[in-house]
Amino acid sequence: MVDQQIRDLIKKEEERQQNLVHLIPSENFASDEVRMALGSCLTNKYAEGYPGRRYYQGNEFVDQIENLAIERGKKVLGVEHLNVQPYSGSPANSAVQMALLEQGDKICGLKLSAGGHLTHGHPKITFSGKFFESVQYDVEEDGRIDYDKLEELILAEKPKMIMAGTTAYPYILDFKRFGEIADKVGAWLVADISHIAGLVVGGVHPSPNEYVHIVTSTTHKSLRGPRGAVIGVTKKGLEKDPELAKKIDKAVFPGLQGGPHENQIAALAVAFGECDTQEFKDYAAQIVKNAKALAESLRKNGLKVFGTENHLMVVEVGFEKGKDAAVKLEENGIVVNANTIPHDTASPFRPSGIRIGTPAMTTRGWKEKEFEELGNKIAGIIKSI
Ligand code: DSN
Repeated sequence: MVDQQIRDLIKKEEERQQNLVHLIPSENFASDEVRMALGSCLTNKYAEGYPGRRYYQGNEFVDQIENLAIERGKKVLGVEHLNVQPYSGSPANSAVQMALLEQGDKICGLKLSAGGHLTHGHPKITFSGKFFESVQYDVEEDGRIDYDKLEELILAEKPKMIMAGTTAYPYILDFKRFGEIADKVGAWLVADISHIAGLVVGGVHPSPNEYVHIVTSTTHKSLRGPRGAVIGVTKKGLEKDPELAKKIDKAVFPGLQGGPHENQIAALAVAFGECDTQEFKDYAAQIVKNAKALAESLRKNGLKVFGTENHLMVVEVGFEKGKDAAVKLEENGIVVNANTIPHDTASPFRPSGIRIGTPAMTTRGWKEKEFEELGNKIAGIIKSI
């Protein structure tokens, strides 16, 4: 049966993706090879368990695929152990927390409004904020983390786990300093590199591996793979607890998840292969160059821009005008998302900024010149609201 209704809507979405300028920093365009694996017969198969230890028959080829994803991923991410089964970033972080924390333990992460993530202890309404006692750190007026203040907070609160990771932070993260601070109180340190994974793999953002125990990441942002996530265990993590890899695996399955999505895991194996090339390193470097060119162009046009040292920036557009700016930009073929600015007093539903990233259009081949011109266009539209 041909489902014309869905086909038509997919076609329209394909045209939307092709025709607009995409600047949401967490989105990207996966390769045809990645998408082929995602749409393959692997979606038909159950494979609860891990390679060589499945609860279902018929996993001869699935095991080989998952082992390839693990080996390729360990190589490009530089970790000792890798679980490739998390369905996405939120389940990955929840699995880490479930593996290492008891209900009521203290967790510390960056505030959502400062560029953190829901799963980093956002209070009251999330798993990490409901089941654990949450302490949150903030950024300064300039949008940067003050590591001395963070150290004071950690020494006073002594959390059992610290989440070092962001979704709207336009600066390099000082993982060395995070590590020194976490070690002072014996806390687990988790680097959530979801946004910057492609930059880390490409060598244009420092790797956290030497300083943290665990690395989590989604696989569909700057890494340019399928939607999904991984959990890596570092040498430092295994030194702290030789059982850490086993604990993580048990928390993913059977702790939180059932059957892994092997089509997603095959696509991830493809993406890790694509990352292990000079072409990908060049791509990662170009993402950062493009972000700098865009930020510079917006500044020349008089806008206040936070950043950038990575793939994204936050732009102040006026009190409560973030949503209006995002809508107006979309009407002009430019897709961004409304975002809070540091210490925003506006409501999160009507924040005062927008978040802009360069990974997707860099995949499309854009260079500094295109981003400079785009900056002029964006600034003109923002000024008109
Ligand atoms: N929703 C993702 C982002 O846009 O940054 C984070 O999970």
